[in-house]
This record gives sequence, structure tokens and C-alpha cells, in this order.
Amino acid sequence: MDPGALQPKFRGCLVGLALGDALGAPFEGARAVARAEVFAAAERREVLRYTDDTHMAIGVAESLIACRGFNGRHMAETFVRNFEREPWRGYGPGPPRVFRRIKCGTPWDKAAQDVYPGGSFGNGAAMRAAPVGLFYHRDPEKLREVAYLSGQITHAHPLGKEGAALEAYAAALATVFGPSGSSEDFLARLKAFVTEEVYREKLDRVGHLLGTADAAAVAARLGNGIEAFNSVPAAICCFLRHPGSFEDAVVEAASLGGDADTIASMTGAISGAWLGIGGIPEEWAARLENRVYIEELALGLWEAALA
Ligand code: AR6
Ligand code: MG
Repeated sequence: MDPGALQPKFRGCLVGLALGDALGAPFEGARAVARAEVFAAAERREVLRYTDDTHMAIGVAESLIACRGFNGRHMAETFVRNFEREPWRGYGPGPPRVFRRIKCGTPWDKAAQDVYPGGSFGNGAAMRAAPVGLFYHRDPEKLREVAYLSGQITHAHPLGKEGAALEAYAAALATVFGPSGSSEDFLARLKAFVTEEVYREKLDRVGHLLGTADAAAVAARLGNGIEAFNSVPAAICCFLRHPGSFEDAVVEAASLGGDADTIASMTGAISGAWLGIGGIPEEWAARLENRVYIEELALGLWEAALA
């Protein structure tokens, strides 16, 4: 693929991730809402502010760019530094505890081991994984390895790390194949990629949800909770139900209720990578907090990934 053609997709992915996060944020922890409510909440706000999902994805991108690839210690220290600057972004309960351990000298790959029994399977590793997918879009096995390792910093449970790999791979596939690729092929590649049964089984259900008009069935059949296996499949499903429209995909994700900001953020990253920055409504992007910096990071990732 022409490297120049990838640049708008890198920009679309990161801007889409942050916008999905910002559009879903008012509905985090809520019941399902109508699409019109999501649009109305976006209209009311002068600045579309993002949360920890984007803040951590920024850290992933900053570290991949600075190190020209994955460096666990550097990425962990970047997370800690960013958290200390903006601890009010709405972080989950686990990561701040992990950050304290890292500050006290626990190695980056050990600090998250026992924050929960067996490590965390929250969606915090998956929500920040799209930059890994961008950076390693040409090499799925390296992508998997780095998604697991970057996830391990805060999410040691295999299901937390697998969620990160699945979201990163979805973003990579969207970067490479959208917007002319087929949804069936996209879903088949994801199924062939995952190693954990719970994800494979949910991806099977995604296939059955593509034809239905009933958005409530997405949350009912796939989940919409904070666990990675109850949110990454829903995010992929919302994208695949509306591959041609960023608005429709992200607004549906934000309307599901539950962990709405994270699901919409993961959907937005995939949809933005698929359609490119030109597929994202400028009216929303213009109001995105730190849009200029987020686009700078996308360009930095693009340069580093193609170097
Ligand atoms: N056993 C039981 N519950 C668990 C386990 C486990 N092994 N692992 C996770 N949980 P955490 P995150 C549940 O704290 O993934 C922000 O709002 C447990 O209820 O690692 O970074 C973002 O926007 C735990 O509190 O944080 C996202 O929505 C929860 O999963 C979200 O937080 C989250 O795991 C990301 O959270
Ligand atoms: Mg959040």
C-alpha cells in the first residue's frame, strides 16, 4: 500500500478514538439511550473532552514514537508521568495502584500481577491499544506480542491482554483494508487471530448481529461492561454494523449504555482507521480537546511506523 495513503488513516484512528471517548463520556455507566440523545449531548458542548481512554492511548503513542517501537519501562514511566499531570481523567481503580508500585521501583512487567486475582481483565489495556495496531499494522505477530506486553503494564490477566491484541488488530486491519474491504473478510480475520475462546464465541455472535436493526441486542448478546470481553466485541460489532459511517458507528456505541465511553472510543478508533480522517465529521473534530496534538502524534506514529 502507498505509504502516503496510510497517513489519513493514522489520523482518523487517533482522532476517532478520542472523539468516540468524548461522545460516549456523558453516558458512561448509564442505561441505553436514544441516538438523538448522543447527538444532543455533543451539540451542547463547546469542547469535546476526552477521558482516561484517550489519555492512556496518548501515552502509548508518545512512547512508541520516542523509542521507535516498544520499550516497557519507558511506556510505564510515560503512563505514570501523564497520570500525575492529569489524574482527574477518570481512570479505573486498578491503574493508579499499579502506577504507585512502579514509582516505588516495582518492575514494569510485575507491577500489575496481583492488583486483582490473576491480574486485571478490565478493558483498560484494550482501550489504549489502537496505536499499537497502527505501529505494527504490517506484522500481526509482532502486533500481538506488543499488545500483550503493553497491556501487561496494568492488565496482567490473559483476557485483558487478549482484548488489547484484538482491538489493536482490528485497528490494523481497518488501516490496511478500509474502506473498500469486506466486513465478512474483516470478521473472519479477527476470528482467525484470537486465541481465547470467549472472544471467538463472541465474534461468532457479532456475525449474527450485523443484519439486525435492533441496537439493544448488541449489548444483550455481547455485553457492554468494563471487562475487556464484555466491551471489545461490542465495539467491533458497532463498527461492522456501520462500516460506511463514523457517526452511525460511534453514536450507536455511545448509546449502548454501560461502559459507553470506552466502547465508543474503541469503535471510533477502528472506524476512523477504516474511513480515514476525511470520514470523520469536521464539525466534531474541530471541537475535540487537544486535536492538534493528537494529530501530531498520529503523524509521528506514521513516520516511525513506516521508517
Ligand atoms: N476479577 C474481578 N474483577 C475484575 C478483575 C478480576 N481479575 N479484573 C478487572 N475486574 P481496572 P481499567 C473489574 O481497575 O481496566 C475507566 O472508566 C473490576 O470491577 O483494571 O483500566 C475507563 O474509561 C475493576 O474495577 O481498570 C474504562 O471504562 C474493573 O474490572 C475503565 O475505567 C476495571 O479494571 C477501564 O478500567
Ligand atoms: Mg474513560
